[in-house]
Amino acid sequence: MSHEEFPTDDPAVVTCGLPYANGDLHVGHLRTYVLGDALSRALRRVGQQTAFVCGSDMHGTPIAVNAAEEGVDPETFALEYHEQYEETFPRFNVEFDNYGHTHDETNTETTREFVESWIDNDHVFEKEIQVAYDPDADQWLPDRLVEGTCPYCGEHARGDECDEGCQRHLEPGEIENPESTLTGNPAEYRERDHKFLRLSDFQAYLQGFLDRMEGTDNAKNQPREWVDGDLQDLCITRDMDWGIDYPGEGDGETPEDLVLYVWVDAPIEYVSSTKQYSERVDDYDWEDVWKIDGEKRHGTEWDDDWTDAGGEIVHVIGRDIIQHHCVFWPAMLRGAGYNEPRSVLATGFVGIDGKALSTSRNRAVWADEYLEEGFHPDLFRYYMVNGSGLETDVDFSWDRFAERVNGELVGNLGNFCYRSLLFAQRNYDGTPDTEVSDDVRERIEDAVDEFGAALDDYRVRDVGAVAVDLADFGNEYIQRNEPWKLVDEDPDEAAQVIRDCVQLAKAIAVCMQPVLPGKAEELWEQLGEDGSVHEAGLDDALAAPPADFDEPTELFEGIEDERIEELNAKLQERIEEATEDDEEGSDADETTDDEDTMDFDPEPLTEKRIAVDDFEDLDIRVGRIETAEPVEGSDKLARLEVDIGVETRQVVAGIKQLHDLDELPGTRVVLLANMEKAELFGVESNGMVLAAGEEADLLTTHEDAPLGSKIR
Ligand code: B3M
Ligand code: ZN
Repeated sequence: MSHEEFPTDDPAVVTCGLPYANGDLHVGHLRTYVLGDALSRALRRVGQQTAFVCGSDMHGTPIAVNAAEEGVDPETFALEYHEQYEETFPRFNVEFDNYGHTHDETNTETTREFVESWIDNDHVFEKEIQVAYDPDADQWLPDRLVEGTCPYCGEHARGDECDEGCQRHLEPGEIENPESTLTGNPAEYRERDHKFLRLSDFQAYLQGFLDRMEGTDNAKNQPREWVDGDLQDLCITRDMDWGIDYPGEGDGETPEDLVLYVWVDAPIEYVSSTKQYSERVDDYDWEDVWKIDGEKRHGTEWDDDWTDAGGEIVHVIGRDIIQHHCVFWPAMLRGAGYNEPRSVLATGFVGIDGKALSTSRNRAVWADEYLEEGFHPDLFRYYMVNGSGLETDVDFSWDRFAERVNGELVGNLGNFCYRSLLFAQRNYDGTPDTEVSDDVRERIEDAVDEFGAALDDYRVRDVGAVAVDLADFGNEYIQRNEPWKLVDEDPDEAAQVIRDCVQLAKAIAVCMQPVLPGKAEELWEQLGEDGSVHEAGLDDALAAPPADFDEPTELFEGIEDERIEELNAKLQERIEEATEDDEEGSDADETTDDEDTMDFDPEPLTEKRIAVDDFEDLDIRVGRIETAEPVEGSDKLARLEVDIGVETRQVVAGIKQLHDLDELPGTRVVLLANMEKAELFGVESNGMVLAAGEEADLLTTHEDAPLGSKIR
């Protein structure tokens, strides 16, 4: 664990939240895995030794229930999905170094060791608690087998989590008005002895941990209230058959047939999966990552020297499991003498048409469905990584998918590489025999710096944008220099321009590899490179490309409007069916539903207050867009003329991909009129239109305040 920049001398491990082996994968699941994969590739790119590991989560009540419904044992049931996931991930170029599962021997063993270690360190105790019981079914109702009211927020809650309300983890016995999901009858609470991990032992530690932890703001801020308040102990056992047996002795009181709570063995799979990887390779030792270097650790207490205590542990998860990763998991690790996560990146959800994905209601775009449409996996990866920031919820839409593919990949990146390499090949058989110009060299150096800086802040989207921005620069460069004219007029200069462009294409291949690994390899081959782009490092962005290469082909294919219409129609039909089902209130299979809520997770409020005078300094006016057109050479920018009553302002706004420009004239907007002037792509911007969120939702007025009205 350290807070040095990447690469550090210690090995890293990147993990993704384990998918429950409980149903087909859809685009919502894939977001986390694509991000994790892109992040680990980017880490390797800067020279950070990295293992990317994951596994299937095989335990828990939904799997046991679904298996029983299908009349198979839970292991057979879960293994089938496990195998399916193992095959599906690589088809999206998500390549784990190890993909295990929570029920395998390694994880069973590692989990036992963890629990025994907590017992030895006196962090486990026994307590009599109230556990829900279904008298008709004559069985205990752990986790998802019980529903009721959340005691914290009053919303309907299921089992161990308040997934429709405050998102808290719920302990056994906490749900009010419990009902059995097996029979629908009211459940009884009966007394039962269970084992607990004493989280309160770790309170001070966890507070310090959260100060050190890196990652997304939601992961850093949300757990504060939990670790600053009374830390509830974690019940680690369940009355079930399916799971890993509780390894400690029953003491006569505690039943012997308890299994461990699914959230005990699930994160431990991160360690187990790393172990399995390190058993297969010579140059990676899982202990260097997960175990605390004995010399740096003083007894059971940490000293102040936090650096070099272990490797860099980076977790990529959905934002609904922040509490598990930022509170329970670090305590579990610490209680067993393990290293702590360096960072937790919690992603927003993926919705469809403004609603949550729902697997049981078929309101989803399935992983297989995407691939069967014949789209290259990298297109999806690009859309997921570069379509929005990590923390933002995204609404999956084929229109937006096509817009990004056609605009940024086909029109910009693909276009630049193709025209450059084609020109180079036809006129020089490959790379012109001269050096890269200083300007272009510097531009590439800047790109490499930005790659590293974005990676250090876990801005994976910005890492992905580096290549596209380079292509943007390249297109502008080639357009401005017109080598097709120079070939006759000034052949040396023409060779120089094309030499620069080939170098830019090579730098693009190097920088796009984390997000677009398949396409980067194609480009690498087109450049006539021998090895694989996956073996290249960032330094290769400036290494000379081969002197000869063959005629290139276009990297990306545009998506036609009709195609999108078809896909939309299919999806729309699906959503309508789903909505009808919703209206009929069909919730018969709710226990098997792993749907996520699509609550937007806003940024935390800024604590710093400003004076009224400061606000008055802002001259904000009501305006109306008169014209809107793309800024040439830029992917994102639009030039707007906005009538603000007193005059008409020209402003440049980064909304090109987010709005249909033809539809904007006539839209009333809110404009900051005394913003400093700026020049973007040679166009002066005199003011700023205000917009909300990642999708640049334009602010407007509720009624019809005259143009030029001041906002106060
Ligand atoms: N299997 C899936 C989820 O709650 C759960 C993740 C475990 S990560 C250790 O998103
Ligand atoms: Zn709640």
